[in-house]
Amino acid sequence: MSRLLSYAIATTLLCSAAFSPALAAGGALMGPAMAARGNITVTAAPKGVIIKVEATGLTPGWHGIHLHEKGDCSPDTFTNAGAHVHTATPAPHGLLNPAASDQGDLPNIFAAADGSAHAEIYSTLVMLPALMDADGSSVVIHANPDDHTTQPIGGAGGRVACAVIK
Ligand SMILES: [Cu+2]
Repeated sequence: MSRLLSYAIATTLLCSAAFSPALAAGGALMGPAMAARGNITVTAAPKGVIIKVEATGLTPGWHGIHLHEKGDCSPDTFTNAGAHVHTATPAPHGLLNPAASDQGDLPNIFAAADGSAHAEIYSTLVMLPALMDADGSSVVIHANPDDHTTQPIGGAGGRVACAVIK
């Protein structure tokens, strides 16, 4: 019994020694007039990032969501967030576009009838340190769904919510 117990303790110690907390970043999601719209958390994964979306106040239905190149959600039309995160210019957009090289591309999210959307999105197109470069980056939610093909943003329309990744 005591041997089993000490084995269990040793195993626990080994596991806790091997575990290192995931590096994460993110921030408050803001909507028009900088109203609180939830929260975004971007967690570093070994081969990409996991983006946790906890959004409120959206129009029910599908919405495009992208990683944008600057960590600036001003003004409240979020134009200072810039274009999508990319390493090549031009960066053809669209997860369904064979020519795409747009690291900011993500699958759509769906807002329920109460305007809330909860999702975890995994992307292997970008790593967290690249998002946290000198000018940062942001997560922007659009008014309409992204068709993953049309240039430059899949027909996703205006910017309705934004969170700085920091
Ligand atoms: Cu966008």
